Amino acid sequence: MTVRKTNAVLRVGAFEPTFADELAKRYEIPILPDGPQRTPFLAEHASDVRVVVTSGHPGVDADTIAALPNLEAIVNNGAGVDAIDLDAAKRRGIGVSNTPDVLSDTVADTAVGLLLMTARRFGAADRYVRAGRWARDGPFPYATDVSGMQVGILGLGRIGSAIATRLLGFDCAIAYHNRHRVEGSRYRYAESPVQLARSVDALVVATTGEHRARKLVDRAVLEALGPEGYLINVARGSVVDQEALVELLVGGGLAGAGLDVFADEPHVPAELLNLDNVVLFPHIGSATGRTRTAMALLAIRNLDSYLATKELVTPVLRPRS
Ligand code: 8YV
Repeated sequence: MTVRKTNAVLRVGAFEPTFADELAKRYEIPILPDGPQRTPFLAEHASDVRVVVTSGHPGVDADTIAALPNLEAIVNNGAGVDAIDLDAAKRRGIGVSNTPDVLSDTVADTAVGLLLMTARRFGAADRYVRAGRWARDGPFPYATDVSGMQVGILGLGRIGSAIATRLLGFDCAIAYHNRHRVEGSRYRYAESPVQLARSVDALVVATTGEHRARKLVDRAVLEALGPEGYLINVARGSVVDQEALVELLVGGGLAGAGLDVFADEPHVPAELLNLDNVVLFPHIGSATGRTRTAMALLAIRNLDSYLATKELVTPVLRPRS
């Protein structure tokens, strides 16, 4: 494989290892420096840059877009593009691509794993054995069945649908809320997040992290879920009012939570670390070798395609031609 050296592409932000490796096999590109080196770097290179490649946090904000006068496209390694200022990109006619579909099954597996671990208390049971409590204190307390549970899915998109399909195998009754009712869906539609939460045993958050989804799961939704209810989040921490969530979990206002995402990653509220009814993952929704490779290769296909044809393969925003 020949490595193409170009200043027309700029890497912005931290990359997960698979993407960094796959990209380095094909491209030698500059990295946007942080701190005091950024200004001199931009003075020298900004006008060369046509495409930015990024991978979620910390993303591409309006200032970065403004600093690159000839930017035409932003290629994101990841499905969620919430760390990219889409309004700023749209105003300039800059295209944005993501990596949909290839991660849906793996993220759905993570959601089901979190639901099982939380309701059946598998993590707590494992800790119980390791701490020698089985022999000392006797049998582990009963947990809650996932089989036959009423599950609400907030955001019945590609990932939400994959979660629902898996849960049908557990004989779960599935309901959902979306901005728009999904035509022809076999699942019960709830008119609002509160109505959905009120009618289910577990609420699984699978929305995008766009600005309009911010704190969609607010205190009222969490209270509607109630002391017998479980919250699972594989979307973005910003979608849930984390302060209210912590308060309700600490005070017994929710039965438990399984969280792969947090409001200020990698920081997790200290109160959650001591709760046995909470399962905490370090944002590993899509983190399998196969899926991370598929994501990286799809992001690179977008980059290759844009440089060759000015078309993105999986655009979220189409570039103005
Ligand atoms: C990754 C994700 O953690 O696709 C997303 O939106 O949140 C995750 O799959 C992220 O893209 C890092 O590469």
